[in-house]
Amino acid sequence: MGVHNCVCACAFAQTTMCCVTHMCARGTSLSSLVWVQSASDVLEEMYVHLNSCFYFGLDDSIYAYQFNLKTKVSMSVLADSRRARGLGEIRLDVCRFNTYSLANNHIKALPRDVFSDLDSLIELDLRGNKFECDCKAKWLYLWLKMTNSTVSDVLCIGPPEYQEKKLNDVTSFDYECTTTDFVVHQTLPYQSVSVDTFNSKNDVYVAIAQPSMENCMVLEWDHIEMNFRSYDNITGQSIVGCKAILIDDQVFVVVAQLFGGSHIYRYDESWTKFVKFQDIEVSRISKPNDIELFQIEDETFFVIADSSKAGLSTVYKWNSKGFYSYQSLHEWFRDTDAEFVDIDGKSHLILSSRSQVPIILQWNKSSKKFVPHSDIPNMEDVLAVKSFRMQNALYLSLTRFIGDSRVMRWNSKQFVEIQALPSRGAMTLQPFSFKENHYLALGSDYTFSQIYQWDKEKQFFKKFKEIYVQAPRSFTAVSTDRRDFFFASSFKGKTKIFEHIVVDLSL
Ligand SMILES: *[C@@H]1O[C@H](CO)[C@@H](O)[C@H](O)[C@H]1NC(C)=O
Ligand SMILES: *[C@@H]1O[C@H](CO)[C@@H](O)[C@H](O)[C@H]1NC(C)=O
Ligand SMILES: *[C@@H]1O[C@H](CO)[C@@H](O)[C@H](O)[C@H]1NC(C)=O
Ligand SMILES: [Ca+2]
Repeated sequence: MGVHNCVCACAFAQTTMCCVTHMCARGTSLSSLVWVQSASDVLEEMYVHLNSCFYFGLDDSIYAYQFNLKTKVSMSVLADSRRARGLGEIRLDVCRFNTYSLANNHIKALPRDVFSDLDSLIELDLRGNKFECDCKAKWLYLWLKMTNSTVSDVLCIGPPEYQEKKLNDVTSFDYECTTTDFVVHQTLPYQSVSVDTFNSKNDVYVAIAQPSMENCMVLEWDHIEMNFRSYDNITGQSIVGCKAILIDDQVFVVVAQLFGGSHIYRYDESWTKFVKFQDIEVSRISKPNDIELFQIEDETFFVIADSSKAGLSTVYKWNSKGFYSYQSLHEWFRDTDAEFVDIDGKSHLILSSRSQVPIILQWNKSSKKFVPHSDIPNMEDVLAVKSFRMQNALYLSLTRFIGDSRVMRWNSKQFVEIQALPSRGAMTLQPFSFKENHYLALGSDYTFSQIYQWDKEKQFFKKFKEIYVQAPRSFTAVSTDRRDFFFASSFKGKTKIFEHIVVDLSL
């Protein structure tokens, strides 16, 4: 190998070689600076000064490994600051230097893990450079903490809060270097209106109400294929809700229908399918709109919200043999949704209705019935109420079709509004959380549905991602195998399963 296309001055004296490149043609590779092989045998010190015009192309790397360099070898890269971006292509891992000087190069970033294989590194001089101390520098921060080499201080040029500080002093790397996203994992070729999830014997299941297919489809997470597959079908008539209930290792599914009454199915181990367990007394239920499950003092209840003019929302209770109707709630209000909420240790039901503002019923511990307690004033036309908790505070989300949906927080006396979310044909506003990430999904019949994320510092939900689902009716979070999913039912199109993923910004 000789020197090609490159005018460079190299001094070779005994065991020391000094090479100063200048006037090198653009595109010159450092490999063309590799001298006669035999010289390397005696080489103990090498200085490579890359000056002004040196330009690293994509394939360029320093082929110093071709020499079996001995100790006391140092390299300093004195690139012109305007060309320092070429440093991205340096592969120090193939070198055997033990002293590096990258001083005064106006370097703002280095390739990830560029020092990690340098076993022989004793000294590293990074002075005269100021680094972007963002997530892309996290590897350097970690490496500085563990290396035994002597490294000069690494100063930051940004982000603004770390300007002029040392990279070692950046404290935010632990929690700020990840973000999250939702990506489509699976598309189910049918329409649906509601999705419920349950765990049984370490397996994760999903029950999907499909009115047009007269079916309540039960899916199971397939640990091998890593997707949701059909497990059983519970057929019916105009099914609007499939709600799973687990009692003493038994799995029940309440199947709410618009016609032909509503029924409860139970998973039969010997038949390995769901079989009908009982009918629900439905003299009072004519248009079920929602089923909500809850427990009070170890007793299991569910409530069906009835949205017909003549219907009565009714609470059912488990009596160890079956479910029987326990209490009829208020009459003739065309309820759209029920939500069970524990407020300061007391059990409550919140009912939203077409004809009045949401009302709050409280459980009377002596009569063991719900009694009217209060309402949420000035909130007409609420289609659904959901409760959720973040950092020990209790919140409600109120869905409104047009106008603004609302987020409210319990202030120990009442619910107060903290945020209004513009709604365009919203049938659902669903809170859900995956670990420390709290979201609200706001459906839309006219445009994209919106996922909001809770901003801990600013204490409000900020827009996070738009997703497209045709006529969404419910959003349901499902977790399995350390993976988190988000089912979006669609009344007019395909049911979509999104996966919630964590994106590492330091890569
Ligand atoms: C640093 O030195 C200690 C003590 O000699 C050794 O145990 C450790 O493995 C060294 N760390 C690295 C990254 O070489
Ligand atoms: C359930 O029904 C769907 C079609 O409606 C079918 O593709 C699927 O195989 C059925 N699943 C089972 C477990 O029978
Ligand atoms: C709770 O029920 C008891 C017994 O029926 C009754 O005396 C009491 O007034 C009720 N409390 C409320 C707040 O309704
Ligand atoms: Ca509900």
